[in-house]
Amino acid sequence: MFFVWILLLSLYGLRTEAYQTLNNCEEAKTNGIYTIATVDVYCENGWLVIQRRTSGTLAFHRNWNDYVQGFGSLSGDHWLGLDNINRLTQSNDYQLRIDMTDQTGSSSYAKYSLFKVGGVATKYDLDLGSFSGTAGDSLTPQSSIPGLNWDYTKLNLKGSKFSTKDSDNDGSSTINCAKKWTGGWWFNDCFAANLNGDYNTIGFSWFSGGQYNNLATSTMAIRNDVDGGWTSWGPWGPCSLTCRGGYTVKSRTCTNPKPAGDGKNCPGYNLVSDSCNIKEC
Ligand SMILES: [Ca+2]
Repeated sequence: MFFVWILLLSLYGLRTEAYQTLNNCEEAKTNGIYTIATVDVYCENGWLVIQRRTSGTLAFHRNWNDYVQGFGSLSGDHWLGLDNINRLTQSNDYQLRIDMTDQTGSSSYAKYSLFKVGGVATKYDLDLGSFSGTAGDSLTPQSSIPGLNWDYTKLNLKGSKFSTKDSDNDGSSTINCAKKWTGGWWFNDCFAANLNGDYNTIGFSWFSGGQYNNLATSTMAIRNDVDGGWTSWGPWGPCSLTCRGGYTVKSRTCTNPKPAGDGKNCPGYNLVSDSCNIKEC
């Protein structure tokens, strides 16, 4: 009987903590840890956090296996892991939002309308959609960057493979970017923005305003592409989401007869619906 109790106590101790399972972070009523697509993640204000740095305490200059598996604490500073990020972003369409503060205390953000990470066979290569935000597009620069004397096409990280100090898959034939810039990242030759290098170095910086700005904090978070691309349609009403005939159909309604910005014009009246995205459901 004694041994049975010992066995039961041991099993209880080995039980891993189970979190509430959600379809996405938008379903989370409070910020915290949830399970999505079998991955334990931290949900914050409807977004799924894949990287967070608030101090230099957690080391980011790590080897390949650490970056594949993830490290740190989900509720604190962490890297979610390439296998997890791959599983999530292959299961659904996600957009990426990066929030950062530099060492002068200035805050900015960068959003990409699509964020998808490949599998181990393609070295977790990166696909990114179009940029919006206040930080400047330093992940996929579309033209030369003022103040940076380097071919911008060699700094575009779209399509780049992931590299670490012990796995050089970057776009430079002369150096190991991860080793030189002290962290695992999707390097080309090498970068205009890197969020995983050593604290207090260019390895943890975002190029804008003519210089590499060393960062103090960063958060990379992803969100289902349910409302992808809608923000630029400001004058239009909110999307509705219905499932008909095996397809999810989003439609929008114009509530302003003369929308500003790049919203579509309403043809002479103030209510019109328009299918804007269709995908299987
Ligand atoms: Ca190299």
